[in-house]
Amino acid sequence: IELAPGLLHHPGYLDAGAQGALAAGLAAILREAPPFTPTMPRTGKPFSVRMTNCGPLGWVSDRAGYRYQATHPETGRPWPAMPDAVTRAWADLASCPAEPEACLVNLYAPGTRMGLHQDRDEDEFAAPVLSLSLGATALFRYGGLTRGAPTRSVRLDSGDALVMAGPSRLIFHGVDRILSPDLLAPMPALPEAVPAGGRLNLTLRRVSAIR
Ligand code: MD3
Ligand code: FE
Repeated sequence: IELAPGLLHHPGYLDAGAQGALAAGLAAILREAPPFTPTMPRTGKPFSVRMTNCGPLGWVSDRAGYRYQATHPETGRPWPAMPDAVTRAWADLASCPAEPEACLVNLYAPGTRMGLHQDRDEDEFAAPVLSLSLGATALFRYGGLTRGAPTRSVRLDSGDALVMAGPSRLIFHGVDRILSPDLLAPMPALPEAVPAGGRLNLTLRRVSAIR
C-alpha cells in the first residue's frame, strides 16, 4: 500500500513463524547488547523509548549529540550481527544495491511516545529506511517535509513492514501511542527485556554514502 509517494506499507509482511524467529533472534541481541536509555543532546533529558542496535553501526544519543558508532555506549562492546530475517527483509524490500549498516531496535512500553521528527543523521539519503514492527500495535503518524505539513496516521501491527524511500525519506514522523494488545491480532512472545503489552520496532538503515 503506497501511503504517500515512496512510503510503502506491507501489512503482515512477516508471518507468525517469521515473527517468532525474529523475536528469538532479538532476545539474543538484547542479552548481548542490553537496552539503554538515550538522552537528548545538550539537555540530557531521557527519551521514553529505550534502544539497542545490531549490525556494524548503531544509533546513539547523549548530551554530546546524535551519532552512529560501532560500540554499545554502556558496555563498550561491538553491536551483535543483524539476524538473517532482517538482512533478508532488506534484500526483499529496500531495492537498494548497498547493504544495510545499522539496525536500530526501539523498545516501547505501553504509554511510550516518539515525537514528530526527521531521520537525517545518515550520510546517504538515496537509500531507504526499512521498519519492521513486532508486538503491540503502534499508531504511527507521518507528515511532509516541513513540521507544519498536514499529517495522517496508520496502525503498524506486529509483522508489518514500512519502507521510507525517495520523496518520503525525509518526512516528519513519530509514534503517537501504543495500543492495547488486541486478542484478534496474533503476535509473538517478545523478549523479556520488553515490558508486558510493549512493542519492538527495528529500523534498518544505510549510514555511509553509497559509492
Ligand atoms: C519515515 N521509529 O527509529 S518506524 C526511528 O516505530 C523511528 O519506532 C518509529 O522513527 C518506530 O527513527 C517509526 C517507521 C519509520 C522509520 C523511519 C523513517 C518511518 C520513517 C524515516 C523516514 C521517514
Ligand atoms: Fe524516525
